[in-house]
Amino acid sequence: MNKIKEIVKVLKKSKSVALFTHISPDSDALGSTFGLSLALKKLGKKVQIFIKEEFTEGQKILFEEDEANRGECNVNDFDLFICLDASAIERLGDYAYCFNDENNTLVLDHHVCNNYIAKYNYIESESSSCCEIVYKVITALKIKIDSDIATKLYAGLSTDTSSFINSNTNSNSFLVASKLCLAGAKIQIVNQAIYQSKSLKSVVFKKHLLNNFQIKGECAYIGVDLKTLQELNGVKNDCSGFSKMLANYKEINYSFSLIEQEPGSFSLSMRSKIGFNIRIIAEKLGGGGHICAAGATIKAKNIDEAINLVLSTITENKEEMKNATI
Ligand SMILES: [Mn+2]
Repeated sequence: MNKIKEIVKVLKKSKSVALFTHISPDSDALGSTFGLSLALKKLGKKVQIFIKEEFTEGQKILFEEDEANRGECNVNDFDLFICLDASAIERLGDYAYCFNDENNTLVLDHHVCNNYIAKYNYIESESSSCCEIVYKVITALKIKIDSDIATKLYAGLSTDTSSFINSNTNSNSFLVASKLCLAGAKIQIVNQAIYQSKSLKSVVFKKHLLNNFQIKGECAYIGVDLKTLQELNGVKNDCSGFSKMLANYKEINYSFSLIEQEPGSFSLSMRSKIGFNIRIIAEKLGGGGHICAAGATIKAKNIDEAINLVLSTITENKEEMKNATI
């Protein structure tokens, strides 16, 4: 791994920068990407963000969607390619081709499972969000953090700590949050955009989730097939949010949601309380993430087969999962 000094050098040397983040971007992915973009522009760099997916209603309040390019990235137009909050090359989706050996590439991330895909890598797994790392980088570059940058970085910090309750929350999360507030972060706008911007239309899907979730011992779970998802206008984020909510009940130690995104392809989102390392389960299923929040993409014939695959992986690895140190 590189030192922050080396990262600063690489950033200072660059003239035109392409920024990328993981597929299905959450507000930490967007916050770190947009925050760094604003900061680099202050240094006079040419910056372009590449994101293919549409932002959620809440994200559209905080991040300028029209500034993100959805098209191809012409690699000859840039001298530095930065990837934020993504732990593996597959997480870059259609833009993975930009991260080859020939290009000048840099990764800023906080996933412990990051597999160092770039020429320069700065990974800080003790950071609760990628936005904290970007804060550190911007500070090291001696760029003044204005209200706009502060708001974007705060959005990521708030998202990845679930408003300072996840097990990854630590003194640095509060310290950076405080510095961002002092720099003018609009925390009420962030809170409304992230936690209070759901449309009432989503209630139909939520009712379905509430009526159909299952409990097996200390585990709660929900599976949604493609047909149901389309009929109820459901979205993936509501399902992963539901998995998070299930882990809030005192009888439940870990939870998961499975959602069929394409025929035979299921998106798994897992959550747990402290003391239960569900990243181990996600990794066994080809995914990754954090100790208490992880995910994977699973191939199965139908939703029942996908659910059984997750449940049996949990059963087979229960001891290892419970030996989590945090
Ligand atoms: Mn993150």
